[in-house]
Amino acid sequence: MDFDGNYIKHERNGNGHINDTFLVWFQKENGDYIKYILQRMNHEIFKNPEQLMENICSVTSFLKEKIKERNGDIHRETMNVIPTKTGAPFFIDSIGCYWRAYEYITEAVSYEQVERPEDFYQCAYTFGAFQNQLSDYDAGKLHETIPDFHNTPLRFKTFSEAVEKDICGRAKEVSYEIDFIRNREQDMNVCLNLLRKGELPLRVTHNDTKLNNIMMDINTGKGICVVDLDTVMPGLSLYDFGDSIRFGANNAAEDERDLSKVSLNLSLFELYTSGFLKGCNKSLTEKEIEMLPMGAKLMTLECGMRFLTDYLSGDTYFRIHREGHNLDRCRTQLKLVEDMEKKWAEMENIVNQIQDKSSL
Ligand code: GN1
Ligand code: MG
Repeated sequence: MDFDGNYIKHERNGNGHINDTFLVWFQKENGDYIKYILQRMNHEIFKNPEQLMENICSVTSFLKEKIKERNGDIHRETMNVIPTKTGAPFFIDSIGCYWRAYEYITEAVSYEQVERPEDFYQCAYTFGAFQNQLSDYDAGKLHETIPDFHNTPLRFKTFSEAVEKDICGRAKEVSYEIDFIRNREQDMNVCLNLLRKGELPLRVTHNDTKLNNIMMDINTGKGICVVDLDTVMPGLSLYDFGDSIRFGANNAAEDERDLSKVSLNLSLFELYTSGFLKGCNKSLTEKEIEMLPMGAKLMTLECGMRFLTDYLSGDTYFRIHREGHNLDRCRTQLKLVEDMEKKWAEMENIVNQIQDKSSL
């Protein structure tokens, strides 16, 4: 990579389940230190890193133009790819691994859990604004980095096959979870059916809107930059809304073992809804807004199903740090779905009230 200065040290960074991320230090000739983000892309999962990097370069260049128009800081408000010495956006090492590097965003942090409610509002606003900024980006230019990423009915089919094959002999210990998912098969088609009927629009979405994919300015507390652009693809606004709720409005961590701690925090749900709609700046249709609670439930159910599929298939997709990690993750997601079902009327009320207020 075309890094400035001499290599000093590196350490692991972040908590992603897919790529390997490192923070690397270099020292410039004038003695100053400079940090970079270096990532080994998981090319088992992202089968076409060339196309993926083409997406990222194209989306970040597009965003840079918008940031310049509003006199923003292009080094902090979008990711910046550091090319290799020959000008390529990634590097292939001698054993065939794909690497890429980004500028390090200074004086910014990301969170694994909501520490102050205001942070969640900032996260919501930043993801909403991200989607809104990409509303005039030509979606036809985007490669589908993981085809059918949020095709929930297809994910259900893959899950059913994993139960059928049961290659690790684990299905018998998770019959409660298997039945829980099977009982909700009807839910899985709802959003895609609305898309097919033209009642929901296809947009350019992020598709992996975890709280930890937003960098927050440590001085102002504002959300400044959306990171992890690997899955920016055409999708539904409900996916972006829903995945944020799934991760950030849960009272417990994604892999909490004590399920009594897992529940939907309605005040965080409310805060996120208002921040997201504000960031989208009236670009969402009435139907999209009406379907927000369903987006939250669908993304949580889908993620729980993906964790269980991986557990049944021998933990080959999501990185695990302990025995049964994917099962623990699955259980929190299903518990959260159950809690959303109990709080459904309240979720709908919250969305309606915010919509009424914002249309005044
Ligand atoms: C993965 O890599 P990370 O942690 O940002 C996954 C998401 C899941 C998430 C669950 C490419 O995201 O879809 O929602 O784990 N990313 C991919 O925490 O599959
Ligand atoms: Mg991530």
